[in-house]
Amino acid sequence: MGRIVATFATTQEMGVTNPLPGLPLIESPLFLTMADAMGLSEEEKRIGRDLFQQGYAVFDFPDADIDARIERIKTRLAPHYGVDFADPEADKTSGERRIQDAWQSDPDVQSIAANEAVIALLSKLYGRQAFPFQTLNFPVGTQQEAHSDMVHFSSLPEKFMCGVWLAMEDIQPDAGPLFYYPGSHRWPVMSNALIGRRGFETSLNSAQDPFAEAWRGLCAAQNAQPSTFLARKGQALIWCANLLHGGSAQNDPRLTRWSQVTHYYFDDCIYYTPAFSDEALGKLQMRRIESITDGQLRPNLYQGQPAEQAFASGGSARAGSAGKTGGFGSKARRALRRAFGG
Ligand SMILES: O=C(O)CCC(=O)C(=O)O
Ligand SMILES: [Fe+2]
Repeated sequence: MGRIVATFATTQEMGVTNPLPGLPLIESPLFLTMADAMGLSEEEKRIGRDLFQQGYAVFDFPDADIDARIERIKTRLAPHYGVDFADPEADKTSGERRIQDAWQSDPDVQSIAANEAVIALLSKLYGRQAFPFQTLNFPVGTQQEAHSDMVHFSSLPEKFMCGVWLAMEDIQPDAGPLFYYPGSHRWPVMSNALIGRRGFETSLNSAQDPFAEAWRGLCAAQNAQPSTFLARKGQALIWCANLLHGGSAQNDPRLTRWSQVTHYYFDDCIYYTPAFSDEALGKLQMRRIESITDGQLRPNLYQGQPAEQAFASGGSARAGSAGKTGGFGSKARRALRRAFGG
């Protein structure tokens, strides 16, 4: 692949005027006009354009040791799935289908998630410093219905989140390949407000459940056709925060479909779960986010200030409008109770 420059400069440092810093660069209507001045390599430009237009981009994972890492990961993780991978006839889909956050104990999973060239690329294309915060390792297809990750992981400002899906073997059509709807990153962003539901302090089997019907409706109305990613081992796909994607049916349960997904956030945002939030009421289920690069917390920030402080130093209406936000202190909660007699 072309060169991915491993440094990150803000648009300001690049001498590019960006009047919309609250949008990721590749999500901005101004991206194509800014791209030329951003000093991107041809490959970076191609990836940026694909993300802007289609909501996803395919690239070769920039790690000379990727094959060796993949083999070590398979050897170490295989015993945890409860499946006999050595038997070609065994049903590989019967056991546990995923391991979350293996990066905490597996140096190769960590190294893939914290790959410096990928972080530099994402930082450049989004206009804020990227960091990985979650890994998922799958030995088979997930067979998940189409969804956007934004109902789980969102940010304020929105869309400062993406996934990188890495093929850890050549993916067979009958192994339940990843699918996605090109261009769906521009469809309406799902929220409880949009589907007429209250979410704060509710519980769900899956955060995706209440939104599934709306996603199906959008796909049907647009007659949208999914594309599948029949990846070669070592190829990766970036999906934008709002791109609809899922796992195709795994027609042959004897096959494996080894893959790693790393989810990334970006600095200077509030990180929260929309499925359990009511944004209009300032009720956010904020997340406690740790960066995989250094294991350190990345606090919820709003324009450089801790989010709680940013909310609390507003006007006198603040207790009512933003008081009972997940992660708030008891003082704000008391203020809210006073304001509403709750
Ligand atoms: O690998 C797949 O089939 C989909 C995974 C996915 O949706 C995710 O990790 O967000
Ligand atoms: Fe997903």
